[in-house]
Amino acid sequence: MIDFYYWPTPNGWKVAILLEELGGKYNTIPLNISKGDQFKPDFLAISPNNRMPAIVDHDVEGEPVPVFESGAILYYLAEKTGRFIPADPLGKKETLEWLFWQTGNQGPMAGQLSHFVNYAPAKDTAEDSYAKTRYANEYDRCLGVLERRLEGRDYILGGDYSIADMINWPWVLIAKPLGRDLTSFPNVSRWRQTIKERPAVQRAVDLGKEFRRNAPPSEEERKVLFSQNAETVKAQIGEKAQISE
Ligand SMILES: N[C@@H](CCC(=O)N[C@@H](CS)C(=O)NCC(=O)O)C(=O)O
Repeated sequence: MIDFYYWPTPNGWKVAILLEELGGKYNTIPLNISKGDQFKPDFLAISPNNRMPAIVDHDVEGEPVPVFESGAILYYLAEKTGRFIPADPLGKKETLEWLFWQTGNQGPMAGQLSHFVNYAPAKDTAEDSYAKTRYANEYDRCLGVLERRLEGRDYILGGDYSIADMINWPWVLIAKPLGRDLTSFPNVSRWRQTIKERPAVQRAVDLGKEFRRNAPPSEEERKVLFSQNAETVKAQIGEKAQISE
């Protein structure tokens, strides 16, 4: 069995999609990031960056295997099952390129854009609008890169749906709530729709939807999520941690 540490956000959906595509045999452990579950020592032993998604694979010989970072989790599970990843070395190389691209480019830019659109105090200062514009432009630039990549290809790696699509799709799904428009990205729009129609993807996006909230975070929740710095990480050092069996 796989333990899946999850909260319903685009980063969580990436792994939920693969787990659903693989047959849905996993145990979801809700990790309430607004309440600070990500700082608990047991979770930090699995995910030292205090971020979800993360998994612990118990279907192994010996000790359970923890995996953190969405790209690493997708790669680990795809390699383990031999599914949603090409079998040849060059195909694997291309898969890694698009996994790294997502976690180094589209993901952080979309995440920061989301922060300024959804969570930054509405100050409407020059700095605020500079930041928003910067991340909006970078988000759009990433859409442009995907648009070019999907020209003449059904999916990111070509004819086959793969983990490269699963990792890139969730932040494109929510373009509109991020204030972005996909009209001038026809290849991306077509690809987004094709993947959206997959039953496994729909189940993944619905996973834990009862935890989603539309209300803005409370003061306490803002403190948990948006006051992290070197000191908060230092405070976690030395706390006792164990991977739960
Ligand atoms: N690069 C990471 C990003 C994961 C991430 O940012 N997760 C957010 C939720 S979307 C999180 O756990 N945040 C908790 C926090 O900010 O303390 C990945 O792709 O797995």
